[in-house]
Amino acid sequence: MKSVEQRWPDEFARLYREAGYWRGETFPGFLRDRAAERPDAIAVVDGARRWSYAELHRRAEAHAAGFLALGLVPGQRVVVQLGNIAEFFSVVFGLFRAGLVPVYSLPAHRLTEIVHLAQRSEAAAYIAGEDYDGFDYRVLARDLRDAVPEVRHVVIVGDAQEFMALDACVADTANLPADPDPAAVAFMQISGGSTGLPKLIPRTHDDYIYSFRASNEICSVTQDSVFLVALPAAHNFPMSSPGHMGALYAGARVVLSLAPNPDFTFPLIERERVTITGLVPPLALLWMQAAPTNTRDLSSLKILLVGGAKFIPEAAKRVRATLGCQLQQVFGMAEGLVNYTRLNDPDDIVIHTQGRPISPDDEVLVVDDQGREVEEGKPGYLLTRGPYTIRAYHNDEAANQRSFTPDGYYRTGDVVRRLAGGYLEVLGRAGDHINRAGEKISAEEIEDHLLAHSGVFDAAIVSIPDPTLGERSCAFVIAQEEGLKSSTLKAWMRKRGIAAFKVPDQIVFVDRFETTAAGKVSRKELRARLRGEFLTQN
Ligand code: J2J
Repeated sequence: MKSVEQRWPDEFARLYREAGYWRGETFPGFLRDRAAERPDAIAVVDGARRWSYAELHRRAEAHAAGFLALGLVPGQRVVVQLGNIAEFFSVVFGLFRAGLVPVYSLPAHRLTEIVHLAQRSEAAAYIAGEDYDGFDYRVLARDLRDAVPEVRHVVIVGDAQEFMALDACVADTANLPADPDPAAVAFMQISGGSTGLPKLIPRTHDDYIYSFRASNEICSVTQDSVFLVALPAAHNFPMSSPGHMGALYAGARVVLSLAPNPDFTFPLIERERVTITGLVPPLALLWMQAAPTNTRDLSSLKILLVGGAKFIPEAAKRVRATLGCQLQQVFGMAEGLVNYTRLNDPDDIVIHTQGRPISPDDEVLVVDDQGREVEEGKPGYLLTRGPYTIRAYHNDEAANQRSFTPDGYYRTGDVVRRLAGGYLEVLGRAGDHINRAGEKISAEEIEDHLLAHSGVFDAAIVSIPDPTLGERSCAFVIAQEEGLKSSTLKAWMRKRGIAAFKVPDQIVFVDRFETTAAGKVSRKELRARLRGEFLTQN
């Protein structure tokens, strides 16, 4: 690897090992153990396909050998863009086994994002499905190879056309290397951060496995659990809180849903006797709305985790009455820190807070503008470090300067209140991003796209409260072209190759941006002012 990851200082690593958080487990190691202990238990359900632990393990091993036979070398990064299909698991466990490092992208990502991720991670390969939700990823793969020739290998699940088919990407497993180092980076998640392009979050076997092993305990996940993946599998929340990885670690069953809405998920809950799942607030609202007319048997569902964005108390109160299950609020981030309300917490805590940290060694500071700690109950910026929170992004010095304090705390950008018992209430955020149904969109990134249009003189993106999405994006645009239409701009943005959820939901044309008497305003002030004006006028 060209850039050396900044990890935990030795004294912290020692503490985390001594405390039993980091146990030297690895992803391939635990899958092998489960396959040995419960070979015939079903690991993954995808439509009519049901893979046992033995089957998943066998496939992962064969693909690991296949990936290495292509000429890939342990330690290299591989951009993975797969939806909620069984091969997501055979591919990523294959990569883990080979010591290759998946970089998780979302099915919604398009060329611009994939090129960025491939370049930033210096990826040597790209693995995608032939198509998903009506989009042909082989077209994207061709454009990617033109743009980033270093991506030497493309593997496609399904009809691969001129590329390598995943089914063919198998080889003799006799010469597979030893399992990877537990302290090594296992994969990279992407940040939904507030500035610029997505950042890469390097997670190690040790730290990540700790986070979901402990989550399993907090959410009572055992080998009898059935976890439904309703959200995109590559998201950190459905992956680790406690997520499909937690479920596989427990030897439980993972059920994949192609879409998160009740038409898809309710029949699956009934058929597979799903016991636990996670949703972002807008989907939780949708499920609650669908419940009264629902004819499916949802009685197996015991726990609904809701997180990714603020779940308002009025909605939180109605979960049990409508869906018949217990709510756990979860406030987490792909960079690390995850908070849960506990199963035995009183209703008041479950309804009004976003939980408390997983680990006794999660260090949480709530500070003011000057970095001084504020009193309990007072709002402040949340900083954190701990046994599963990164110390640096991959290959991004500028972001590291901004996002981490000199003593290694991650600046989450969230404004919270700390309450008795260490419970946190999320009040808002410092950064300028839009939390659109749990997807974080950087204002800066979208402004940059808009500014690339010849008809746009200036643009500012703000978040507007939205009854369905929680927040939606609104672009204020100063046009320098007669008759520029919002539909034209939106279509043009889609053509640029960005995820559809990033295309502004609304575009408002304005003649100019107000400035102060002194003339200059920061982007941040400008966005705040436009948002304020919009909200008072609407
Ligand atoms: C308010 N804001 C929240 C909550 C996340 C579990 C759950 C969620 C994520 C996730 C995750 C929130 N109330 N309950 O990775 O493991 C906002 C905060 C946070 C940002 C992180 C997990 N839960 N948020 O959402 O990396 O602003 O992770 O800093 O996508 O989402 O976003 P992300």
